[in-house]
Amino acid sequence: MATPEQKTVVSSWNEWDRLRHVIVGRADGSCIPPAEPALDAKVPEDSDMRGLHGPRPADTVARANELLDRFCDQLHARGIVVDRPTPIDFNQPVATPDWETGTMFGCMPPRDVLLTVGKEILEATMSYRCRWFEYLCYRPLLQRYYLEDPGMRHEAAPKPRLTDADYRPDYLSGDIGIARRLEWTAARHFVTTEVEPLFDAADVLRFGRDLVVQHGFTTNMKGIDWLQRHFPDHRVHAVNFPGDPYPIHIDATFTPIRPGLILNNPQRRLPEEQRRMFERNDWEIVDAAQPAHNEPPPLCYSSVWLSMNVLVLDPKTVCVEKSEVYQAEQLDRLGMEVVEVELRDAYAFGGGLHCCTADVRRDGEREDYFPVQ
Ligand code: DAV
Repeated sequence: MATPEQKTVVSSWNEWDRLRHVIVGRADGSCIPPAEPALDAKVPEDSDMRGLHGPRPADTVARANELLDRFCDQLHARGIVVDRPTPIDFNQPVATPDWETGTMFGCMPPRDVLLTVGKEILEATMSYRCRWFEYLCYRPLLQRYYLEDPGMRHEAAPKPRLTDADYRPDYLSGDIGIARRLEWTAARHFVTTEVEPLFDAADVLRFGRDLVVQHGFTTNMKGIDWLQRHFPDHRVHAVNFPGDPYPIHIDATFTPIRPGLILNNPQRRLPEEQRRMFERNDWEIVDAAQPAHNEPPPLCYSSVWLSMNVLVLDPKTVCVEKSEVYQAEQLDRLGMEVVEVELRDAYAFGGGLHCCTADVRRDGEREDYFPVQ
């Protein structure tokens, strides 16, 4: 006989209310994908990954999974329900009528794919071909939530075609140089064009009735417009962070900690005119502490700023990567209880503590944190 279990409730309106239920990714079968237009623009020019592709080394997968499993145990010990995705065989060619590519990517960062807004979980369009099918890893969970919670909305944004017309050809050369990249990103000349709506879920931050979305390599203005039309009761704000030569995902750049407090990457500051909404409503935007490392770990797409990719458990408690001592000190000074989590050896699989999680349920309702617009 089945044991009576608590049925899933989907509900999460922001990044900080008390976390009750979360998805944590897995490293199984992760691949370094072959070249494709979106990826070429993103892999840092001095990266040890340029030219490599195929399954990641088995010992690094085992190590990443060990750390992810331990993180799950830490969350579980705090009474948080933890679910895991079902990896598919990422090391196989995939195709649509418009393109084909040699492998998929993995399912370590659910944050990139799933956007939870209230009772809805929305599958993002994604903007890399190698990540087009990644939602399949989360379908077993989403189907279960849909059965268990009669109020849950399971939505998927229109799958993009991702033809070459979606990418600017001038980004295809590998050696653009950082100076030119900074000019281009300041001018909002990103790798993705405006042919069709594109967004990754990790470009979106949830602040109650406001959604703050980074316009960059992985999310275009049509994607942001689509989100506004899809969530008509929300106010959707496009933001930029000049200073980032590879603007991918907002969660190593702008990190809300609790109502009224945001950490901002000091190399990627929010422009003056975009700060006003926060300032008018008494939100403080503070420079994040320096990362503890000078370089990302081997075979990693992300920058050292995963230091600020923290997971807030409630407005007084935050998970910080164990080696990121400066970030931990800063959050402690700001009045947070810091929970240390070892994750650095999993960074290469798709990011830090915020990336490797996706909200299912947090306490609280949809509030208006920005009454003065
Ligand atoms: O700074 O490399 C990483 C974001 C991953 N979701 C960065 C951004």
